[in-house]
Amino acid sequence: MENQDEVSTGEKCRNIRTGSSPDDIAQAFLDNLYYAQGRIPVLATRNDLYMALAYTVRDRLAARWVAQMQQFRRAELKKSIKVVCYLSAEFLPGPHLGNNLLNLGIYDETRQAMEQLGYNLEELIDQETEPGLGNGGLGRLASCFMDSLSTIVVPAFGYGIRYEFGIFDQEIRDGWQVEITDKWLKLGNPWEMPLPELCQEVKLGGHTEHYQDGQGRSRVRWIPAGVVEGIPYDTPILGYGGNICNTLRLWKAEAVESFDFQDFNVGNYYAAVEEKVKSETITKVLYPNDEPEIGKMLRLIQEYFFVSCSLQDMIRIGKMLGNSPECFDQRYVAQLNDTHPSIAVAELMRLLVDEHDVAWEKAWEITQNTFGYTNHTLLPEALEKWPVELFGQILPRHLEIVYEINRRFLDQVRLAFPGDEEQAARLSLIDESGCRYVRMAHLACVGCHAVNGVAKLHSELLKSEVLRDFHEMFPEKFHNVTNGVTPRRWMALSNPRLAALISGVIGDGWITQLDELRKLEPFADDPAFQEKWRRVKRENKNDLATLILNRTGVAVDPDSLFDIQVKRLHEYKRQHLNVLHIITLYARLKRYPASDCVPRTFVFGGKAAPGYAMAKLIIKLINSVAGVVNTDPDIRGRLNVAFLPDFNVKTGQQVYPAADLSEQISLAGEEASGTGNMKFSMNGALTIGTLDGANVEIREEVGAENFFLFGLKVDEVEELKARGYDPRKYYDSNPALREAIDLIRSGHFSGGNAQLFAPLVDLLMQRDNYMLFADYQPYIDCQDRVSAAFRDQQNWTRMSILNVARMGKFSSDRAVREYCDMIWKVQPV
Ligand code: HBZ
Repeated sequence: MENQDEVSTGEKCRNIRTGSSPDDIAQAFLDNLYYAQGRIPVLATRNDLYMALAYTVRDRLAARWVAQMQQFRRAELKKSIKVVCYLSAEFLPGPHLGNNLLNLGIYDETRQAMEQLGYNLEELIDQETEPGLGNGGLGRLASCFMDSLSTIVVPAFGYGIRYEFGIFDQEIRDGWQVEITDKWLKLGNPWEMPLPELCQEVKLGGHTEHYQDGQGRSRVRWIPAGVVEGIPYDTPILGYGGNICNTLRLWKAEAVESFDFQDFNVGNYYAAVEEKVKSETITKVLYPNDEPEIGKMLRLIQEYFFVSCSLQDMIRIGKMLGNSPECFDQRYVAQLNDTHPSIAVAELMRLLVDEHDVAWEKAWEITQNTFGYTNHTLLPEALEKWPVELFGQILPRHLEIVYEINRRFLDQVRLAFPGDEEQAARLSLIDESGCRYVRMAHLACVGCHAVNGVAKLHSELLKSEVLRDFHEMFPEKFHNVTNGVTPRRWMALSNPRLAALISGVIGDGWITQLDELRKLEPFADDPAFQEKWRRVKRENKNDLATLILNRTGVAVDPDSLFDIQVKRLHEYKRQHLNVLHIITLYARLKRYPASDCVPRTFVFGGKAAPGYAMAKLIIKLINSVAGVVNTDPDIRGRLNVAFLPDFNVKTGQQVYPAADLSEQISLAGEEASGTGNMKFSMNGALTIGTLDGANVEIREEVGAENFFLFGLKVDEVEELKARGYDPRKYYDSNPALREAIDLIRSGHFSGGNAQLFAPLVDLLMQRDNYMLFADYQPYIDCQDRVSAAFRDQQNWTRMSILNVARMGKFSSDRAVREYCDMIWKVQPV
C-alpha cells in the first residue's frame, strides 16, 4: 500500500514537478508563477519570478525529501540508524536557490529555461534575501556541516531558532556603522514549510512540588508560570548530487492560545493579546553579539525554548516509531554548538526523570552518551554564565537538577582530588566567587561524553588553559576536530570560473572528494595553465571591482593586489593592524612620491556588535583612512581602500574568489580556528597570517614557502605578558609606527578632529591588549615580502595554484567524518 502510494504520486506529478529538461523547468516555472504566485509574466515583479523559480526548485527537492523521510522511517523501524542532531542557536545557510540548483545538478538546464523565457537566472538568484540567522563563524560552520552531512549521506536534523529578525543589515553613514532591522521574511520564504501539528509546549517560570508517587518514590512536578508553544518550520538541506535531503528544523514561538478568553470576555482586549505578543517575543530577534550578554533573561529563554522543543521533538519521533525513551541514546546523538544549547543536559534529565519516569542513574548515562560539546572560543569573557537567581526564576526545576548533577559531580571530584577544595571550587557548575552563577561550559563538560575544540592549536589551549581542570578530570573526553567549509558553496557555486578550469583538467570529483585537488599540483608550473588561472582571478576581480563601485562609489583597479580582510569586527582580529599598514604605505608614498610601490586595493568587510564601541570606532577609522587615501592625488593609482558594507554569506561569495591576499592576522592564541582563512585559500588567495587557529594547519598543508607568516607565537605572547608588556616602548623606538599613530592622533584622517580616535589610540598606547605594537614591524616586513612576491606573477600564480591544490583537508566533509568516527559513532549510510 505504502509503495503503491509512492509510485502513483510520483508518476502523476512527474514532469511538472520533477522533470529536469529546460522545457520541463520552463513549463513548471510558468505554472508556479500562475498557481502559486497568482501572476502572469507581464504582471510579475522580480520577486514573483524569484518565488516561482524557488517553488519550481522546491518541487524538485520534495521527492528526495519525502523519500528521505521514508528511508529514515524504515531504517528506524529496523533500529539500524542513529540520527545526528546538530543543536545550534545560529545557522547561516546563505541564499538557497543557487545552492539547490547546484546540488540538484540542474543549474545549466535552469539557466536555459530562464533564457527561453527571456529572464536572467543570475538576477533571480540575486533577488533572494538570505536568512541571516547567525552572527558569523559559529553559525556558518553549522550550515557547512549540514551541507556535508547531507552530501556524505548521514541522516541528520539541524535544530535551531527561526528568528523573525536575523542579524542586522549594516549601512555605513558618514563612515559609521548604522544598524537596520533585517526583515528577511518580508517578501516570503519559499524554502520553509510550517508544521503546526508538530508543535511542542514549553514551560517557563513558576515553582516545583516534590511528592511521593503511588509506589512511594519521590517525584517532582514543575508548576510553570506560563507555557509557550514552539512551531517547527522545516527547510530541506539537499546534499550534492541529490543523494539525501536532511532537514533544518527551526522553532518559532507562539502563544498557546491566541486569546485569553477570560480577559477577552470582560472586555480587556489588550490584556488578552498581550500574552500572545509576549510569547512571540521569544523568537523575534537574534542577539547580534558574538559574545554573551550576561544576564539577559530573554536570551536564556530563547536558548531553553529551542532546546526543549528539539528534545521533545526527538522523543516524539522516537515514540512514533515505537522506541522507548530508554533507548534515546541508541537512536540519537546531539552536538551542542558551543554552550548556547547546553541547557539541553538538564532538560534531557528533566524529560527522562520527571516526565518519562526513568531512574536518575540511567537518565544520566543516556544524557552523557547523547551529547557532545564543541567549544568555539577561548575568550574568557565569552564563556556563558547565568546568575543563579535569574536561572531559578525561569527554570526552577533545572536549577534543582543542576544542583543535583553538581552534588554528584563534586563527590567524584573530591574522590579524585582529596582535600583539594580549590580544585572543587574551580570545577563546580556554580561559580561562588562573588555573585553566584551557573557556568554553562561546566555543565556541558560534565554532561557530555566528548568535548572538542575547532583547530589543533585551539584544542590544545582548551586543555591547557580554559578547561584545564576538566581535562585533568576527564582526559578521555577531549578531542580536536579542525573546522572545514563546504566546497560546494565556497568553490563550485561562488567561483564557477575557477571550478570549470579545475574540472577541465582533473574532472569534477574534487567537489565531493576535495583531496583530489592534489591532482592540480603538476599544473602549477605549466605556463599555459597559469595563464588561464590568472585570467580567472582577473575576471573575478573585475566583478568585485564593479560591486565595490556600486556599493561604495570607490573605483578600484582590478590589476592591483586585492588585499582583503572580511570577518566580524573585533579587537583580537586586529583590523586596525591592517590599517596601520595602510597608513605606513601612505606615509611612505607621501614622503617619497617617486617610490615604486605595488598598487594595492584594501578591502574590508564585517559587522560590529551594536554595543561594541571600539569595534565601531575601528570601522570609522577604516572609512576615514579610506576617505583620505582614495582622494589624495599623490596616491592615485597606487592605494585604494574600500569598506564593503553589510558583509554576509552572499557578499562573501563575491569576495573570496577575487582575493589575492587573505588577512588572517589575529594575535596568536585568540582565534579559535577561523573559516574565512580556508575560503580564501581555496579560491587561490595567499595568506598573510599569524600562527593562530587553523592558520597553523593551513600553513602545514600548503607549505611554509607558500604562506606569509609573521608575528608572535602563543608562547611568546605569554612570555611577553609575563614580563610586563609595554606598548610605549615600541612606539618610542619605531619611527614608522610612531608616524602612523601620530597621524591618527593628529586628526589627519578626521578633518583635524584630534579627539575622534583618541579612545582607540589611548588604549593602544596604554594597554594594547592584542599586542599590535609588538607585531607591527614583523607585519610590515612581511607585507613588503608580499609586495615583492606579487611582482613575480609567475611564481605568485604557482603559489596560488599550490594553495588550492593542497586545501583538501579543509573540506567540511572531512570535519563531519571525524565527528562521525570520533564523537558520534555513526557511519554514513
Ligand atoms: O567560531 C567562531 C570563532 O571565533 C572562529 O574562530 C571559528 O572558526 C568559528 C567556528 O568554529 N566563534 C563564534 O562565531 N562565536 C563564538 O565563539 C561565541 C561563543 C560564545 C558566545 C557567542 C559566540 O556566547
